[in-house]
Amino acid sequence: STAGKPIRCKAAVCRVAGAPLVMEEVTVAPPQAHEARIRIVCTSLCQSDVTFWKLKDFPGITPRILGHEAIGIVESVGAEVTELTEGDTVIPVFLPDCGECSDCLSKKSNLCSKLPFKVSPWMPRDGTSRFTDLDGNTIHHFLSVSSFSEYTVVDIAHLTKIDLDGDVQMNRACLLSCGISTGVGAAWRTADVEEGTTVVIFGLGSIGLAVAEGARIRGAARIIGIDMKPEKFDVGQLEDFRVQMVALSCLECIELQVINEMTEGGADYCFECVGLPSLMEEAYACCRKGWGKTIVLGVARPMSEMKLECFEVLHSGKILTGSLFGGLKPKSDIPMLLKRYMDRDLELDKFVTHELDFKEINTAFDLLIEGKSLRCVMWM
Ligand code: CXF
Ligand code: ZN
Repeated sequence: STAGKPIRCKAAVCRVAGAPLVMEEVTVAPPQAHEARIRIVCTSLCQSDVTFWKLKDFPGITPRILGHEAIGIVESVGAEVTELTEGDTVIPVFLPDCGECSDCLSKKSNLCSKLPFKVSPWMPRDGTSRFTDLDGNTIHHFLSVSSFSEYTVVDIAHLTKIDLDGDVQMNRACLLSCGISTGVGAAWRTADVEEGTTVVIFGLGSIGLAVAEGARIRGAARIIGIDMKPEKFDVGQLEDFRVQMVALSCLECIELQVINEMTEGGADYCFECVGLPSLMEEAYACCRKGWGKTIVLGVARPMSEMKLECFEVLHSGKILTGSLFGGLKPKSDIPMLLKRYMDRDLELDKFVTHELDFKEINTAFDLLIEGKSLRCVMWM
């Protein structure tokens, strides 16, 4: 057995911000207390990997192992781990769920206060790294997951055990690790979309389409999708998601009036799924006075700000909120979403546009950056 010993394996290391990842041999230390070492089976690429890969300044840092949407098998566990054992199938999540703090115990929040979420290059509990390169130099972590490696070490607060009873396919369950859960959760939990309502989604990547999927299941009457590249969809693809497309030639071109007319006075729910402050402002402007709710999902550049007119906030009665991981609690909600998928209620298949070998990870980056993929699942 490899338990208790360092493991040498392949990882795609980000050596230089924005440059192709380098496939190299790394050493993965054994898990410490409250940690598990995981053999990654599948990992997919999320836009946040690309966003942080490009960052030259903090929270950008190199060398680092990116990747946070994945599924794997527990290889070994550290001290004081009772909830997981070798061989368990687990889904890592960037958002912790300690299950003990007052926030984890409250049904109103998914923001753990025992291990508060932050974009840190270290393990969340002791602030050190489990990765070294062959010269013995430290390699940093990413979002407490670092799945672009055959093996990784993850804190148990960031791991959800799943049951593989009903023949769950790894290349589907993997999607519940970040993007699809985030979108569906935002529609179900954060917004609580009701039957017969109108939803406007800004940005039709995987997150936007997952919001649409959540809204469809809830019985939304109209789902309007706004994107600058309508050509990225096949005929029928948007129909599957029940999305009615509004194409934009530029991001500043949203005609408030058009949305206002289409929705007869504003949408019940607006979702910003891009990460642009100006688009967040537009989304807020497009939701209905009195009860409209705008949910921000997009990851904007660090320190960027949005503008709201105070008078408008006071008079409009609208709600503006952000949502991390769709407001879901990883440990209880991922199994719930998986069951909905197994019951053929929730769609996951149509999000997987590409499957590649892990070795071809840089191609996965190209596909996502060029807007050619939704989810590209890589097999280790
Ligand atoms: C994001 C959410 C905001 C911080 C970075 C990660 N989630 C997943 O992609
Ligand atoms: Zn993500």
